[in-house]
Amino acid sequence: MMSNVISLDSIFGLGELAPPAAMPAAPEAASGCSSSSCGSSDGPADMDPAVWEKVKNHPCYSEEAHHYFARMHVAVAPACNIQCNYCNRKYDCSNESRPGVVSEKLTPDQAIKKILAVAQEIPQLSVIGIAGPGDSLAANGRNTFATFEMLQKKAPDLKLCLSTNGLALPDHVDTIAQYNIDHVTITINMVDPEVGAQIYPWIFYKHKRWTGLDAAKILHEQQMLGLEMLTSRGILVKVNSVMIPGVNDDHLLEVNKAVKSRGAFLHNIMPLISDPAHGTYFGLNGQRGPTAQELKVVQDACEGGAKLMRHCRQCRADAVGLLGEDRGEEFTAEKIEAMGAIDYDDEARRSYREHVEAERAGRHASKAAAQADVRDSVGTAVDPILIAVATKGGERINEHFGHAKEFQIYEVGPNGAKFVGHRRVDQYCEGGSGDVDTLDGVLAAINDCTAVFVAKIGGCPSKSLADAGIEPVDRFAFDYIEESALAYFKDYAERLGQGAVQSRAGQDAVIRTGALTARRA
Ligand code: CLF
Ligand code: SF4
Repeated sequence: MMSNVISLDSIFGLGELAPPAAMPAAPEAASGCSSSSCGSSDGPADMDPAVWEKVKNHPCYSEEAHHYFARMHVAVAPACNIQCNYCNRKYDCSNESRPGVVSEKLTPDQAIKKILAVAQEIPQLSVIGIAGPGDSLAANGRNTFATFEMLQKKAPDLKLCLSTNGLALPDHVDTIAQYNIDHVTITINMVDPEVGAQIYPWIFYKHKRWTGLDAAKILHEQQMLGLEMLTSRGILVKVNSVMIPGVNDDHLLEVNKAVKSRGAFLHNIMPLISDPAHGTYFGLNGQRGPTAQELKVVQDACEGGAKLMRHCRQCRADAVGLLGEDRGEEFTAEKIEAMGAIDYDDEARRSYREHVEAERAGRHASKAAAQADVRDSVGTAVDPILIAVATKGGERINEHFGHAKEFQIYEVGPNGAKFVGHRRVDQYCEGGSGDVDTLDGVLAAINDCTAVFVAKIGGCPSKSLADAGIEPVDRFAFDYIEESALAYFKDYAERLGQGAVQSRAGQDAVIRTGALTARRA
């Protein structure tokens, strides 16, 4: 058991943290902020405190929370009631997980034992989700609800979350409310059945298989009805949309408006992953996924509508850990089976949450102060830039360049710094030496970025980055990401004015589609 001195230091490998009271206070002028995380410890200014209470520790529903809190999926729902053209049924549901991976399927009893084991090991754990490997509500949602019913009694501090294609949703809204499942994701790729017919070859509904436009029309109606029923009960709904270039990319703005008008809390636009090796219809027929820039253009166009989620990692149906990591291999069915009885103990999670709460309260003030400084000194004439960040969590720059398995992407400009995405990469440095081919992949993944922030970096990769026009920056090692990005932007604007650096506008980057299966080094 951990004591009350548990801190982010031990979890994210940091040195001494300044207590929140020592954080700089926001100046009086620092009102208004474009950052999604601005606000008091009661939450962002534009959010109802009751809603903030529901999302503040949920790594998917709050971008800020995803730096601190972990989710766990239990793969108890193998059946599915529709076919998506981006899915191969041999693998997991691609609506909330990457195709090409297979999860260990569990019974509800096995799932509970696994959850209790993981909760003892990972104090950041705050949410248990059911996201397949099929649809959580197919087969009457039997395993899904059996798992949540037991979990509610055994570990009441863990939030419950489920993901569905929406076909069977209206039949289960009462049960969802009954089990206090506060967070539901519906994958909605279209609001026009003509578009839907290009994505869904068939559905199974009311004991019958439907195809073509009829199938897409039924699915659309069920999705809209389910969404309305959930939001009218105060259940927070996130809508996932898979962006399929040439099929629904131009249509997603309409989807965004339709789900916003029905009360969706978040809209998560995810890139299609269509590797032919996964054997999906789209993959085998040459349908490509979007580039990073194409995805960002659609996401930016939807700003101002339903609030966007940009930090989704397209997890596995048995993912465990912070969103950028997967510790599933530490908790295989075999390892869990070998454990004896596991007691419920929430002490470590409780003290971790208290620490994070205090840390975040101070953070809001220091971000606002840094932003006011940029606004006052730079003005609004300089275009925003992208910065890639190597991080292990805690909103800090605390990962070595060579150990990073992903880079978080921040857009920083006169209006503030905000998280806009992530790029998965292969780890450049394994066993103490770097791999040149891997470095090329990293450069391709972040080549639209002006700088990369790291805790440490060697001479060779530094030179390659600089040659590619990306500045390696280690002077902010272990500092907070957003404040560092704003300080860098202030300096960049000055150098830009002097002609010492050039803008990287117009560069594009590759979205890597491989599966992330191992824990970060
Ligand atoms: Fe899981 Fe989904 Fe709940 Fe999160 S994931 S059921 S809402 S707890 Fe999160 Fe993973 Fe993206 Fe899903 S990063 S795939 S959005
Ligand atoms: Fe596959 Fe999920 Fe679509 Fe079912 S809902 S076909 S499991 S992607």
